[in-house]
Amino acid sequence: MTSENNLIEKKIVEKAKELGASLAGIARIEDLKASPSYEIYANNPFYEEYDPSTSDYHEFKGVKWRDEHKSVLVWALSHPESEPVLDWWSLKVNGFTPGNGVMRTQSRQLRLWMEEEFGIKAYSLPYQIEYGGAFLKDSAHLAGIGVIGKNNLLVTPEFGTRVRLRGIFIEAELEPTGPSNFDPCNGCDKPCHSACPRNVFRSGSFDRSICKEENDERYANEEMLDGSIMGIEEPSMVMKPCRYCELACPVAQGATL
Ligand code: B12
Repeated sequence: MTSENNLIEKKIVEKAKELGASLAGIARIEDLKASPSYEIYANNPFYEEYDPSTSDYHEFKGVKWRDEHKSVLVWALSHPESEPVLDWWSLKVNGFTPGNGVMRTQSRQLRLWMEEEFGIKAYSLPYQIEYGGAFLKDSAHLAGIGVIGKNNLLVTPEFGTRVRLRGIFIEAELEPTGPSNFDPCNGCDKPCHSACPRNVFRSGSFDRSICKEENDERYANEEMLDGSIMGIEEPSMVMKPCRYCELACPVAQGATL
């Protein structure tokens, strides 16, 4: 389905923003399948659960998604430095982080609204690729929300790299709202690289295994925090993920929620 004057696309993006998204856009799954992440992921998956020989969701040379899913709605929630708790992990929090909890609710609301409003079926994507999730940075680039920067993260004109992403697969061929031609890293002296406590970018590009060591150490150093901090009833163990490369990005410093 391609709508006249992209009316459906506009309404979907507006609805996402009305429900609290800081930014939103639409990409074609066909284009996502041509993205670098899709190409390489099966050869070097991040999570141990990934088993290309048995999983329903995946095939050996790439990630397999259901054929009826034609488009992806991807949206961003601003995570300013002044709101660090949005990013803290606890097994007792809905969606594991307070920020992701908000995005999970938005996802459900959007999916139900799309079916009611247009009769279009949609699927709320899980976070992990292994459970059928999508490559959200690539999706966001293709949807025009930002570009993948030298820090290996999505950089947006409005919030820099300080956003979190979520997506929904849609059973309709919608017009993409991107890609973005924003070019913030050209000429930048890459403070994101020098900010890394582990020198993850020593080869010139991101090294996932070194980044994982930092985040594993942070898991090992979880702290018991009062429930009120995390927006839940009881105290829980909390992990504070690393944000050095993200917070060092000079784009849109000072942007608020
Ligand atoms: C697994 C994972 C991790 C792992 C492994 C990271 C990795 N990159 O492999 C670990 C735990 C180490 C990690 C760390 C972090 N993560 Co993480 N992570 C994920 C997850 C679940 C999957 C990512 C993945 O495996 N991608 C596939 C691999 C193959 O690709 P990649 O290494 O990311 O890089 C590809 C793209 O950059 C692409 N690419 C490069 N150039 C271009 C150009 C174009 C045009 C296109 C289309 C694509 C493209 O090609 C690269 C592959 O060659 C996503 C959520 C999701 N479902 O997408 C979050 C996600 C990417 N992480 C996120 C964040 C914020 C972080 C951290 C800052 C920690 C934190 N505070 O949460 C660090 C930053 C590390 C860094 N600089 O990249 C955010 C990114 C937000 C943003 N602004 O981009 C995401 C989207 C989750 C979210 N809640 O929103 N993460």
